[in-house]
Amino acid sequence: MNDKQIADLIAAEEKRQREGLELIPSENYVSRDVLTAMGSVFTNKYSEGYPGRRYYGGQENTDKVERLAIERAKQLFRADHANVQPHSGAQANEVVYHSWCNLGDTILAMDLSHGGHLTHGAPVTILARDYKFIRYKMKDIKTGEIDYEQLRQLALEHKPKIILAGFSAYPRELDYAKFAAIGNEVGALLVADMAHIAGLIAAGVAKNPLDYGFHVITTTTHKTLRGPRGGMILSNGVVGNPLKAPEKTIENIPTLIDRTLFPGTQGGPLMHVIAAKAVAFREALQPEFKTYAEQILKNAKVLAAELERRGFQLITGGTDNHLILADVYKSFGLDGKIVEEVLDKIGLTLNKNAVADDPLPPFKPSGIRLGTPAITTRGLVEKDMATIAEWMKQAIEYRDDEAKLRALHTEVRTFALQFPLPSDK
Ligand code: DSN
Repeated sequence: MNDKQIADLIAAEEKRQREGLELIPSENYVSRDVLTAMGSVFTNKYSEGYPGRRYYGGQENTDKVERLAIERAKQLFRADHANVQPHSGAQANEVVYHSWCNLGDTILAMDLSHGGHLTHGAPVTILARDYKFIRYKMKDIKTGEIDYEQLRQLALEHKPKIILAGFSAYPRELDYAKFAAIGNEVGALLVADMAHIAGLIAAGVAKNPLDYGFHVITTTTHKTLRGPRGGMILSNGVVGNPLKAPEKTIENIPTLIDRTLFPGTQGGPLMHVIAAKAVAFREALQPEFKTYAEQILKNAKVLAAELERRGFQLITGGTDNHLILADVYKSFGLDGKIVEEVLDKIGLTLNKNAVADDPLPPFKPSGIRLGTPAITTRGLVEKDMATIAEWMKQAIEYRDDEAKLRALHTEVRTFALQFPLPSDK
């Protein structure tokens, strides 16, 4: 590469990723094939529209790529329709809201500090200006069970157009059948934001909301699904011509979504990213991916238990998926920012996170959030989880001792270098 400044930064980032352990639960390491597709000449092409219905010529290859991505996505999630064009999970959510709601309509979603995402109605978002968000919560943070009675009462009272199941920081499985019963009672569109667990669903180790009567799934493609950075919308219903406005019925939701995405909100699709999504979906269809997803869950359970043994108080007392949330303020009297920073110093990357009804502010919240998708891709197994938990405990203990932190960093680096990145292979 001729641009030495950028080349050096790419090399530095690769070194950082290779020498550290990635515990941010929304991150992962993609394969060499995914990287190759992302770095391909498809980035040169404009392809507004959908396969067979484009606004520009020269689409004989892009149409095939997008059709492959769509067919593979539908197969993975057993959906009638897949729109693989969203640039991100946030845009996927926005498209779904716009395709079904009018300005000012109500959306019932999980409270942010109980695990919901910014795009589920955080007051700082433009979405919160456009729609009225009502929030449901956990009934008991010791078990993590959602308060389904509260959810039903809110639904009956506010008659939401959408009921959104999904999360960014919630370690338990949702009861989709209960959501569906409530949604059907009030005639709401049932949407599941499965960004975090899409890979687990694809592998069949987590429940698929579409099997429980949900109409739409939104997701990112780069978390447990291990594809390129991007979004996707899956839905059930009749797939029609996105160039013609269909009647607003639940049956027409695939067409409403396509139409809202383009020409409604997004411009040209990122065809190089769609090619990489197709590659990742093919990888996720292989038997090895199921083994990978099972190992994510095994590692998460052991890591949660090892952290608890060392005094980390876990939100909901454990995990059903790959996500672990610890209240470090209650456990050690430290905020999540301090813990994030001290762990960064030893090469363990995770993120500070609010906990339910957090007494501390968002930039210095009480919690940390971590997970096992990326370290499982590197090849770590159950026996390695105690080592990580011990490093975390020691780093917190030695947080003011730079020499001890440096020694821990060397240990982490030596350990991490035993596990190649998948893009090395
Ligand atoms: N940033 C992603 C996460 O970490 O969960 C979702 O927005």
